[in-house]
Amino acid sequence: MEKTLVLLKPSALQRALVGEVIKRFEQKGLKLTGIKMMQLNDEILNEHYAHLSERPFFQRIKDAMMTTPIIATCWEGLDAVQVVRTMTGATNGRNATPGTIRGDFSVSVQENIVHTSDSIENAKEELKRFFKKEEIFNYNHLTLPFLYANDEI
Ligand code: IDP
Ligand code: MG
Repeated sequence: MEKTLVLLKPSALQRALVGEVIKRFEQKGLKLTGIKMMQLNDEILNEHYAHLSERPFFQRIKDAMMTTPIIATCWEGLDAVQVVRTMTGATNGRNATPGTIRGDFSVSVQENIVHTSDSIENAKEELKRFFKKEEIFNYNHLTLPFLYANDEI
């Protein structure tokens, strides 16, 4: 099944939203297959935000991501990338639909609580960037028959 990366940003830690965000993905039916706290540095952020390196706010978002540790998580499920992205909401919390994480908890474009992979290809790259192979776990989800129909999986 598909896997995707969710980073709980410093805004999630400072706002005491770590449990809330993890709860949402758990309750949706996604399987938590990796989780760790990390202090990010310039090197990993240059890679992670390479697509924004020419933007005027590049240094500022990197600095914001280093103000506290972050929590990196890996979630697995059918169409996990798209499911998580939908639950994330628009980049700017002020425009994000209520019911999404950013729509419910953010009023900012920068301080928007989570990073979530935006495509299957990027999810693969990003998971490699944040997790060693042995930090992603494979185990049976006992509720599987109640999460999906036989012909879906
Ligand atoms: P995403 O997080 O919704 O995928 P991206 O365009 O990949 O959005 O941008 C990565 C992060 O950079 C955003 O989550 C946000 O924290 C920050 N960011 C994006 N656009 C802006 C902006 O215009 N001003 C300030 N920060 C921004
Ligand atoms: Mg992005």
